Amino acid sequence: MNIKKQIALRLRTIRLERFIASLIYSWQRDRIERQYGKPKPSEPMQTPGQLQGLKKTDRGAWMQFERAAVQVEFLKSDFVRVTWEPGWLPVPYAIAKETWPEVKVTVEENRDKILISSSQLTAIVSGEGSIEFLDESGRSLRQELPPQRQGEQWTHGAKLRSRERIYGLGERAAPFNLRLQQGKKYRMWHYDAGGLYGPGMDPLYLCIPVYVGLHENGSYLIFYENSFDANFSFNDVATAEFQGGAIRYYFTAGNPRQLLGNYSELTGGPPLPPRWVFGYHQSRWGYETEKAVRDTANGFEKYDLPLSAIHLDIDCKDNFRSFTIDPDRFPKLREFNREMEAKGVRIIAIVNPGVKRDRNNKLYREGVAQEVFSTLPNGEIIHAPVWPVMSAFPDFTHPLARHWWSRQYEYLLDLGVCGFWHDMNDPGVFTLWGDATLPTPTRHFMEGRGGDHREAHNLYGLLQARAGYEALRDYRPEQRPFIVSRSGWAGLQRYAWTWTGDIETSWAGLRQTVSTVLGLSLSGIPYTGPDIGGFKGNPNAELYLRWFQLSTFLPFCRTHSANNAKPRTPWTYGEPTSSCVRDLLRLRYGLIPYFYTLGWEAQETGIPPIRPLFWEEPDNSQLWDVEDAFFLGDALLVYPIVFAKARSRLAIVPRGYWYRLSDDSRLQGSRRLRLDVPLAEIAVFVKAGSILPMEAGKTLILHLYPPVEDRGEGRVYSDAGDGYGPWRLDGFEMTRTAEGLELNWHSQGTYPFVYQMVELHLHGMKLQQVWVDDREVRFGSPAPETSPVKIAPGMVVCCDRFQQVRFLGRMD
Ligand code: NBV
Repeated sequence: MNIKKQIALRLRTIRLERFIASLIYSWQRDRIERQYGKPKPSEPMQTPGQLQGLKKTDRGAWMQFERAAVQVEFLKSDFVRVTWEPGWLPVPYAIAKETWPEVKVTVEENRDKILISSSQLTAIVSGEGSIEFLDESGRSLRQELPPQRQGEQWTHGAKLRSRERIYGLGERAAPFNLRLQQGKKYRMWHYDAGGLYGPGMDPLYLCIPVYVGLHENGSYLIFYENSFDANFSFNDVATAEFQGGAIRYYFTAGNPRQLLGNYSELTGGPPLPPRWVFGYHQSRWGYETEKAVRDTANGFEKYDLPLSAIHLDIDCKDNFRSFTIDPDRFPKLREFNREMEAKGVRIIAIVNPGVKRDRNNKLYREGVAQEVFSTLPNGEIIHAPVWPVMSAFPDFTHPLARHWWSRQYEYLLDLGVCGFWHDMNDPGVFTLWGDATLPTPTRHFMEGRGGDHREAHNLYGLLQARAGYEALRDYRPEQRPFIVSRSGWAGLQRYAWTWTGDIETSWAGLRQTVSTVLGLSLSGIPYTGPDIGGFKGNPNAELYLRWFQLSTFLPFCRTHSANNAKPRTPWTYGEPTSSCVRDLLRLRYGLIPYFYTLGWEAQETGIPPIRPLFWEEPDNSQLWDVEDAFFLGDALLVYPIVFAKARSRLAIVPRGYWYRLSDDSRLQGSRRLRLDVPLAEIAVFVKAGSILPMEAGKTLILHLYPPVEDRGEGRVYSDAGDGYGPWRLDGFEMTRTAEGLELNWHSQGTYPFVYQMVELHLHGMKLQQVWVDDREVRFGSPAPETSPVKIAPGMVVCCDRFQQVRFLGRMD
């Protein structure tokens, strides 16, 4: 886009007052950068030089080189931390676990090399500072070059194998395999895409210096605990160039489960959200009054569409001020929230970090008095234009600022708001040119050690989310927090969900969503989803429906759109779209026990619900580049349609046997095939050997997809749906027998079983007889209206609690 067009677009979006403020700010920011900014380093680029000394430590070794030092420490036998100094060590905001149990490590000097080994990994450090990681059978996983330092900047590289794939780096509008874009520099600098982005835009709002490498010898994960502005590229060498800080990184090897498990042990697991969050969310920038929100909720009721939450965008605020509500447009928010809650609809309110500079603004006055705003090196508060025009920005790297901010949520909680949506926390500000954020010399407290915006920028949203999360834990200790945050960093999963921002309304935008979500999963961010239909623009019925189909199977299922887009609810599309969306929503609500169980699993293990196709077969290179399909948990394999007018698509199918959800047809995996996918359908397969838990009212429906050989299983986690009370875990196991199939039920935990009935839907078998705990029972196909969703129902057996069910019959 040329500069004139860019200015015109900006002008339309931000109106005159903000335009003038942006003009002045852009100019001021440049002046501040000139006055206080770090000059480009004039020193030569230097390697560490020769190894001069070695000291063994409890977990590894410390090695002194001529111009640098490195410490290699094993946290676990398959998890190593490497720290190259000099440079500021990170304030451990990302880290959830700082003390690790003892681990057995040996250190050996072998000619000019140092071998530091655990039972699973060896790090070989050369006399010049290169480090190679080997697995327990001596296969090389990663070969790092000696790092280079120039002034405060560090460059760290590792040779890539010719076929090696790279995934991650947080939220990226890039191919899933980041290496496909040879020559591309991926920047680590959260960026507000300004109302619109499409494939290729880099960076976006949530960059994380973590990636997974996959090659013939295995897979590994690298996380750089360094929040400075950085550039990553993946050519023959994977290069990371940081503007400052020490080079501290974590290396772990193993299959994808182990990688994400270790990463989440380090940076914290995602807590289980309240159950309602897995329902459907409706949002729009442009619900300007209580009436508009009420009409929307009523529409869902009228058209018999389930709805769990409505999000209030900046329209609800009083002059865009944080933690306010417009008294004219939302005059009775407390009563209104009660009315919504009675319908089962929760209200989520937006919170932006910018605090309007205005003597009449209590929040601003308080912030100034308590010295919690970010300042320039001369001590002046830095003001920049956002929605309420010139605003100050809390310094969330200061514990007092976090605490002060966290106290502000009380007002909205008291009005009955159930969750919060953190926007513009990249932090994004309005500019006409140059970087759309605070000036890099802006000072930050960094828990007392001090630092500037080059280091704090990428931490801003993370620490705002921390303040918000702590507020919710404090004010409503009996409820689990729900925050959805646009920005964040490593560790965000401990506090918030995210969404993929202002994605363009296009088929390319829809396609991008799958890669972006997969990349986030492999970056430790499990809970995300797009604006269904894209942010800006008006999707036609086909694009909207395909986007809805995809989102039905993603953790965060929300429609959202810009204020100039047409209202986007299922009924605005008329028939048949509206009915198709109803079926999808019923399916989604039916699947909530499955989503909830995946949420519990993510909390316990760090394993994300959305997984790439190579998840179980990292050695199958056929699956490495698949970026238009994904697993939802162990049981479901999802092939969305992402091209206009497509009624069929190619599918690369992982190993095993798979049942098509819609008709129970079974196919054998490890192959490619073309699938027919009519407009009303999304191709979803269930893995043979899975038990897919669903619910309809007070009935638990277990869809049994018999294993082709041997055994299969499924589980259902349940609790009160919120809070921190008792829980239960129901485990079901299927075993093939000579006569058919046996199903056993085991439970753990003290939460009572909430369902009044259990329906067993057996797929892929011709049934002859069924015994529930040695009592023969009847079975049959369900009447169509009892089938809650449009999936092949199988043969149904209704029962109460049981210990064992025996199905006599044979596989189709
Ligand atoms: O608050 C308005 C929008 C919001 O609807 C969107 O979801 C965010 O990503 N917000 C950005 C600020 C406006 C950007 C033009």
